[in-house]
Amino acid sequence: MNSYTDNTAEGGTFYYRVTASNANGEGASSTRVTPTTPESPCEGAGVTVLTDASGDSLDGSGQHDVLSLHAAEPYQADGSEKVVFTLKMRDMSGPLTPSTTWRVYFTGADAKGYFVDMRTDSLGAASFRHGTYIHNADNTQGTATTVGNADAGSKYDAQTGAITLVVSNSKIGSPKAGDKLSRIFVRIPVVAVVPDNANYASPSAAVAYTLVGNASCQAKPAAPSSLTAANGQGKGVVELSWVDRSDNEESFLVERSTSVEGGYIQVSTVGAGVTAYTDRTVFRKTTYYYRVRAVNSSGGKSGYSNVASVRTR
Ligand SMILES: [Ca+2]
Ligand SMILES: [Ca+2]
Repeated sequence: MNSYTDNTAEGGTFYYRVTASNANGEGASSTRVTPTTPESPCEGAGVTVLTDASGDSLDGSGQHDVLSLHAAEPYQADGSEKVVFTLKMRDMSGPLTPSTTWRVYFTGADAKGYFVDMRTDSLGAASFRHGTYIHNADNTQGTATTVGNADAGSKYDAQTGAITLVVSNSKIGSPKAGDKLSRIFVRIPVVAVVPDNANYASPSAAVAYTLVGNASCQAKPAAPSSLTAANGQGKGVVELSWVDRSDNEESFLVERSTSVEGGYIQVSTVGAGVTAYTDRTVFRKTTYYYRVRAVNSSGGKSGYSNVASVRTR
């Protein structure tokens, strides 16, 4: 063996090393490796939209030094559509600087300008807002109009330097899966300290984020269990039953084969919450193997149930 897939890693930083052992003990360790975790729009900070140099804020403040911007669409159980922007700053420790705006600007799928921000008042108290923005054609500062509050969950973390900005899609022109937010950029204007652009990540048509949509971020269903197969009433009838262990399935897929190892084909689809199926398409005096899996509305499939077999009469 010279490979292994670790399915238990769920985000965070992991270190791996490999040793060989036999009856006489364990060999020397391999060099330690750190895997690169693929970015997911459904989890954590999401995907990186832009990065910016460290140590380049005009006033030297870590609170005004953008490092990166991420976009994510963590699954919303109520079916609402939200985009979460995570703005990583170099250092958010200490009291927030007053009269400061940490603002993400972008063009929506409807070609209109929007923003979402964290801002502090003259006493340094934070609030989170969204609004519209008219871009100047020459990329100089345009006109921002505040519309209302950003969504619950918007916050900043002094420990990690992350500013989380949550905004419902309905507040940014209702973009759908596959739509693109473009010309994304960040500005941190600080009134009275630096008139504008304490840090500035340039607007660019190339900086964009394509939405995946809420449904495609939902978890895969849990696999059904305890599948049984038995002869039903009469001949050429197999009765299946299983235990529904998922709360987000759209349907169950029933598969059948005449070999336990493979060759399974889907023989039926039954609805959410259904835990039985009668197969009337079998030959007599034949051994069949069945397995069932759950599938959600975005096509995410569970693992398979156990395999159950029956010899027809
Ligand atoms: Ca920076
Ligand atoms: Ca269920």
